[in-house]
Amino acid sequence: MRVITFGTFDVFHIGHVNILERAKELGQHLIVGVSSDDLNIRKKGRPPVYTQYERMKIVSSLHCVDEVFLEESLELKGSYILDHKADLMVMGDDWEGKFDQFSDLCEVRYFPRTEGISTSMIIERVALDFS
Ligand code: C2G
Repeated sequence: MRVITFGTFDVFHIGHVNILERAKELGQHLIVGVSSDDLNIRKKGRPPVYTQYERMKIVSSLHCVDEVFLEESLELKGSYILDHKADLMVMGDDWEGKFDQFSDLCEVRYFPRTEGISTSMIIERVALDFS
């Protein structure tokens, strides 16, 4: 079973590790699409704290991750699934229902997010603690 997941993985934290480990448990090969800096600027109006090269290197250094590629557009998800021959796509439940249209290409599953942590919470806390 080949599993694919997508994310920004900026200011890498325990919620990111948890979803990647859970995704890997469902298969033998875990492929991760790391969203590009340009995609973040287009969708969120700001670049991530870490560059796409740093974020890809951090994610690819994990034991549970077998392959990493750059996700340049949300609209290319179907091609990424086919190109990487994914059998299953896993996302956190903040994306619940958003990728159901790909269920004709591969199985789609959503996992509960790790509570109490997010990249924006860390950024806010660090900003407050050091202001
Ligand atoms: N996540 C989680 N628990 C958290 C924070 C994040 O399970 N506390 C999960 C998210 O649900 C997502 C993955 O970790 O599945 C990556 O999260 P983000 O880096 O916030 O990625 P995002 O910007 O949502 O992805 O195609 C999707 C895009 O790549 C955007």
